[in-house]
Amino acid sequence: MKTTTLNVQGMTCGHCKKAVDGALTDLEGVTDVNVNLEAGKVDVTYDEAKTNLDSMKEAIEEQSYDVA
Ligand code: 9UX
Repeated sequence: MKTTTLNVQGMTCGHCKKAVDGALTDLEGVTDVNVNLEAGKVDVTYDEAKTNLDSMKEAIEEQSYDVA
């Protein structure tokens, strides 16, 4: 299990937070998500055998937010 912090741009309200949180939580292998709206940062804990950074970026971008 690994925890990483993603910089996500464009999240400004609670719905954004939920959208990003949900998209990541839905990925197989993601076990914990913590969105910090103010900082634009998202902590994700995941199983490296089941998912990876690219999949997480894709999931966030599908919700129309940018990952730095
Ligand atoms: Mo809130 Mo986020 O009205 O793209 S859902 S700003």
